[in-house]
Amino acid sequence: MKWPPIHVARPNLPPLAQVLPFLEEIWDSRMLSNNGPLLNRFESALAEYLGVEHISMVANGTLGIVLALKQAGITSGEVITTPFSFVATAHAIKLAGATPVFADIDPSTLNLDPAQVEAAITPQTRAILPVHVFGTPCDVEGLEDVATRNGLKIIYDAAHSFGVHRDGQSVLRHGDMSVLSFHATKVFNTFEGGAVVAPDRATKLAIDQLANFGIADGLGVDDIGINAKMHEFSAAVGLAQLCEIETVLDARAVIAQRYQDHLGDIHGLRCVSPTGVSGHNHYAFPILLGPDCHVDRETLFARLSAENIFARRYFYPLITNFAPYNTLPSADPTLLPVASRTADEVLCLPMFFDLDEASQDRIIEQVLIQ
Ligand code: T4K
Repeated sequence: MKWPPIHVARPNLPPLAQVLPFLEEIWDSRMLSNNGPLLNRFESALAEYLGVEHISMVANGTLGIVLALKQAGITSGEVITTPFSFVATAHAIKLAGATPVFADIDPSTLNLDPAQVEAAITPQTRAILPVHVFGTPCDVEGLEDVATRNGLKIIYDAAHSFGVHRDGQSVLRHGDMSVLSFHATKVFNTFEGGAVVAPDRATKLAIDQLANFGIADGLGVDDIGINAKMHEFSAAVGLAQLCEIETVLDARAVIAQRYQDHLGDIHGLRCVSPTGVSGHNHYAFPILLGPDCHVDRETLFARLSAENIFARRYFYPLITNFAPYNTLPSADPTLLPVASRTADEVLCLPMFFDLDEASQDRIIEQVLIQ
């Protein structure tokens, strides 16, 4: 007998009853988009929840990164980034008009290694675009030291970092800007959506303007903007999701701890997600299956698939393997040994807030088979 499928992610949905009052407001006001009342409420509520002052809602994380780069003036030159990410990270750099330069990652965090970033700097380098992969904070001090000494901007791709804290404050408070994704598969979703966290009000307003075709004061157009507006339906979902988020985060922590308890002591297998750490969101549960492990990544991936369990090899292939990037000098795999090894060993196990114990046991059982 085939069990029902278990996917790597399953979107959180707030109870319909919690969304309906917001939808009624939309139906009453007929404001569907363009800086509507729910969007404004969602922005204020989210800024407070996340512990940041200035935030701009956008249609998705990819456009958010493009706008942040554009606002920071990074529309040419080189931007140093990680090959171990979703392809949107590099695409956003290209769409903004700059060229990605890839640097290797740190084996412990799987995030950009500041020393490798420094080694990749050239006279054309304008910025660093690190990713807090799987919600684990980057070495922000190390990266910011490199940026300061070399006069570079830092825009963080914080697509995975909803609610993540470091040293008692939001990780989103680092760098020149940070960009969140609220895609369906994320810890917090608005179906599609994202946000740019800005250091001051002027930057926030500039992002809002760029997200609305560059229109200033409802009349003039100062810059070439785009349509990256979040509509009222997404804001309604976001407001309702916010009522549930603590439950969701707590449930994810329990699931992560349970994986850790069962898989944490297996020879050659490393659980990457920190457990028992306050301020982490348990975005995913990545494991690394090293050469000494009883099972290799491809065998386990196939074994799980045969059982209707759809784990994911995030992030394999590396971005540097994809056609738009694989001819860049920095895409040479010999320059990226840690990222290359990680991409071959990584498997993200299903992780979502209502993953029940019986389903989790089925997954763990497959991993343990010798
Ligand atoms: N930077 C980073 C580091 C990112 O990871 C991402 C997005 C971005 C930037 C860009 O942010 P956005 O522009 O997306 O806001 C998914 C997502 O589409 C993407 O948002 C995400 N990263 C990436 C890591 O994963 P896929 O192609 O792997 O997703 P998909 O459709 O295969 O979904 C995964 C599983 O989730 C499926 O097996 C089924 C389940 N699922 C998915 C959806 C969409 C559901 O059960 N319901 C759903 O509605 O890219």
